[in-house]
Formats: sequence, C-alpha cells, structure tokens
Amino acid sequence: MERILASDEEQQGDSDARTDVADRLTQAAGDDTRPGEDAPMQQVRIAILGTGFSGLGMAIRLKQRGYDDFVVIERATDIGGTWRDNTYPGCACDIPSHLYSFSFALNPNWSRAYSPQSEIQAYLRECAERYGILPHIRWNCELLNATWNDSNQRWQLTTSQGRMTATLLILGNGPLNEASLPAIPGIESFVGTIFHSSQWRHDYDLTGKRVAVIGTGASSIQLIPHIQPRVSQLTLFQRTPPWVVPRRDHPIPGWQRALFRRLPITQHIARAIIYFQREFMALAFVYRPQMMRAAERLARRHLEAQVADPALREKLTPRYVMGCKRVLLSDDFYPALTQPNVEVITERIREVRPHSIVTTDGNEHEVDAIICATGFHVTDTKLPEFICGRDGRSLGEVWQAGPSAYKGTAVAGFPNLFLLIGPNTGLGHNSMVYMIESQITYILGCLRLLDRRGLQAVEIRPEAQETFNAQVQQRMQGTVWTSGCASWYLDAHGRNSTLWPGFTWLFRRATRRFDAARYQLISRQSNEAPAMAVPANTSL
Ligand code: N01
Repeated sequence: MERILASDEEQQGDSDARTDVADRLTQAAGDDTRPGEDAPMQQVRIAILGTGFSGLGMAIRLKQRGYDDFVVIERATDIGGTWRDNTYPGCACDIPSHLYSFSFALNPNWSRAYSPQSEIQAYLRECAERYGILPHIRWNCELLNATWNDSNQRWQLTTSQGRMTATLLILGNGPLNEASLPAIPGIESFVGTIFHSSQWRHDYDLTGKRVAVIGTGASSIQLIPHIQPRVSQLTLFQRTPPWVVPRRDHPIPGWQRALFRRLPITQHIARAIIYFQREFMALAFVYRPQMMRAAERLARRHLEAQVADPALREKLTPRYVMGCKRVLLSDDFYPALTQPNVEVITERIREVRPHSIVTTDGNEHEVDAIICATGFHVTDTKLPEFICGRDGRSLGEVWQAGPSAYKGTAVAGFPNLFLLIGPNTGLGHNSMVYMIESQITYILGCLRLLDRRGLQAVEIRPEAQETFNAQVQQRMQGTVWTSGCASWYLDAHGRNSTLWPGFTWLFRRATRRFDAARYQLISRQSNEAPAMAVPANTSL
C-alpha cells in the first residue's frame, strides 16, 4: 500500500490514525538517543515555534520593536505553516485577501478577491524577507520537548537539532497542522494510493483514475472541482452535508491594484469595509442564531440553482443550523457534483478493502485512490503532551478536561509560555490574522513589562484563568455552535474550546494591554512571586 498512514499497530485501538508529526514527537519522547541530547546548549531570550501567520507575525513585531535575541523554530524548509503544507488543487483562502494579511504589511498586488494558497505563501515569504526574519529561523528543526526549569526560570527546549534554553516560549504552531485520518476498519489493507488533503501527492497523477474523496469540509469542496474533470470516476463519501453559500470570487482589476499601490489609504478603507461586513456576521453566530435563517435561504437557493436533480439536492441539504459547522463558500462545488462521473454516497463507510470502499448498505465501490479530506486534530493535538510546566505536568495533562487558557494566550502553571491561536481564539466569521495580531500586541505588552520592571517571568493566576474561561463558556451558551451539531470546534467533552464567542474587537479590547494584575510576577533575583491581589471580577 502506497501510503502516509501510521503503522497498523499504531492504528489499532486508536480512535484516529495519527500522521508523521505526532509520531515523530512520540518517538522522540521515548528515545534516549534522540538527536541533540549532547549538543551544546544555545541560549536565547525568546523562542518562537512556527513560521505561519502566527510565528512570523510575532517575529516581525519583535524585530520592529528592537528585539533581536530570538529564534524561530521551523520543522520544514520553507515559510508558511498551513499555507505551505496545504497544496491541494484549488487551495485558497475563504476570507477576502485584503483582510487576510498583516495590518502592517498590506499587499496591493493580490490577484483575486480570495487569494490562492501559492500567493499567500509567497506573501508570507516576502514578509519574512522584507522584515529580516530569515536569519532568525532554524530550518528543519522540530521542537521535541519543552520543559520549564524553575531553578533558572527558563524553558529547556529539545529540538531535532539540539538543545537550547529560552526565557520566553511562544507557540505559533497553529491548530490545523496535524492531519486527522479516519480510523476505518481495513484502511491499512488498501493497495491503491491513499493520502490526506494536507499532504497532497503531487507525484501521483489522478488522470483517468477512480478516486474516492472522504469528507465534505472546506478542503474537500475546494479540491473536488479541480480533480473532477481529470478523474474517470469520483466517489464522494459525505457524512454530513455542509452549508454552502456563493463565493463570488473575482480577479482584482489592474486599475484597483495600481490605486492601492499609489494610495495605500484606499486599501485600508477596502479592508475596513470587509472587516465590518464580516464582523456583522458575529451577530448571527453568537447573539442571534435565528438570523441565520436568511443565510440558510440564500444557501438553499444556491443549491437549487446549481443542482437540478431533486435526489442529489436532498442528499446535499444540511439538517442543522447554519454556522454550527464552518460555513463554506463555493461556486463550483455543486456543479462538479452534477457531472456524470461523480457519485455522492451518503451511506456510512463500513470498511476499506484492498481495492474498494464498502458502505453499510453492502455496496462496494472500487477505487484506485482515496483522498482523505477528513480535517485535523485540533483539540487533541500531540504537542501539548511535550510541553511541561512548573510542576512537571504537561500541557496535555493539564488540558485533559479540554484546552483552556487565559485570553487564549497564557496558561496557569506554565510561566512565560504564550500561545498564538490558543484555546477560544478561533473564528467562524472573520480573519484569524486579526486575532493573531491582537495576541501579539498582548505578548509585546508583557515583554515591555518584564523589561521595565526587571522581571524574569510572569505566570497567569489560576483563578484569573478560571474566571475568564467561565465567562467565555457562559457566552458560548446560545451561540450557533451549541445548537446541536458535531464539529471540530468541540473538544472530547463537547465543550467549545476553539472559538471566540463574540465580536473580534472585544478580543482586541481584551488584549490591547498586558494586564499584569492577573499574573504572578517573578523577579530576576528570586523565585518567589510577590503577592499581588487579583480583583475578584476578571472581566473580558
Ligand atoms: O476539515 P473539516 P477540512 N468518515 O474537519 C469528514 C480550515 N480550512 O480540512 O462533518 C467520513 O472541516 C467530516 O464529516 P463530518 C477551515 O478552518 C480553511 O475540510 O464530521 N467522513 C467533514 O466533512 C476548516 O474548517 C480553508 O460528519 C469523515 C470532513 O471529513 C478547517 O481548515 C480551506 C470522517 C472534515 O472536514 C478544516 O477543514 C480549507 C470519517 N471517518 C480548510 N472523518 C480556507 O479557505 C471526518 N470526516 C481558509
């Protein structure tokens, strides 16, 4: 079997097969002879993980503020995080380009309203170069383990290239980097080609092949229109139909790009308009889910206009409140499904055989290749198991009841650890770059405080974190995400620990200043935290 799946033994008893990233972490943890164990210890002030929007954005803002003593740990050999890894045909952003970019580095040259993956990655590369980040990056370097050392109040990092210590550790590894492969009985026996959408096999030509696609999420609906004309037969295995609204993507005319170049203020205005349009949608997602009905009507009309066959339309009609799962944008997904070489299967998959997929109705679908567009491990990623805090417990252990953090950024028991796109910072309606930049401002505020007061470390007080999360979860009640569907937004306990339940400007307001009063402040001279009163009411 040509494959990227984990070994058979690893799959057995596991609810989901894990991909190589997680496997390497696991192996490294149990391997005493792992590389770098005897290497000389490098000391840096700040270690950042990842070169996606989060890690890169953090590095750029540090550089702009005059901080130079930092490294960016990057497991690959190129910039871009999820925008480097996802190269499936048709991969693009479903947030408009003018908004999906750094506020301090608008790109007047976006070619389309919704940028393709290659342009976004090129943009990130360009930013890394322009802001002098490349010399700070340790390429091909994987973080294997991070442990807080309370005696010297630093993070001890073990990477695939050696060990280092850092005063601050900033995780910008992102929530969508660990592919989730379906644990379908017999999948390891498949003799054709099988791969995950985020690990596209460009060396495998799909032309003329019988191809199965499992999943109908954001990745699937983008790739299907691109592969459908090439394959001989496309069988789509749909578990839950997504809500799909028109995308209305279009090229950005040359005159507009020239205008943005000559008069940057015009692009700022265009960006602001898009931001407020998107922000308006939070009203429906968070505060008035019944407002979704209008959008549902739009999506139904879209389906009716594009799919004439009532039986197919019926299969593609969602039965849950729109927004509960990510709302998808596409003008070419439904038309692709109406083509004669496409079949949409809604029966559950029972097993995979060497040449076929068998559904619960007993039908056997012969295929040459299986594409798993089955999403990512989000609330159950491996890395937290290898981040150990002050009392020796890992973030994975601490998060057994579900991931949680203070303002999605700091975790009690983990001094000087900062998370970018941490728990409850994700969005269903607006640009993640806005949230990331809010968090970066917050972390920079912390650095300023450390410098100004000559402190070594900060640690969020558990009660502040608890109060904050209680408020977040309270706000989550009555949102569209708690309306009863299964989604990757929910953790194993059914708690939404991924999304921010509110307007994004509320998050920005909450993070605009580093609120030292909520933290234990640890001085350079002593391990003892000065007693600081925490106001009982920690408001968002
Ligand atoms: O993954 P998903 P994705 N048998 O988790 C199905 C971002 N993104 O890679 O709905 C059968 O959304 C699963 O079915 P169900 C974006 O944030 C952004 O598409 O659970 N089916 C679902 O249909 C997005 O939300 C862009 O019933 C199985 C699908 O697989 C996130 O990435 C583009 C199954 C998984 O959908 C993830 O999107 C692409 C099984 N065993 C992605 N297991 C932008 O444009 C899972 N499924 C910015």
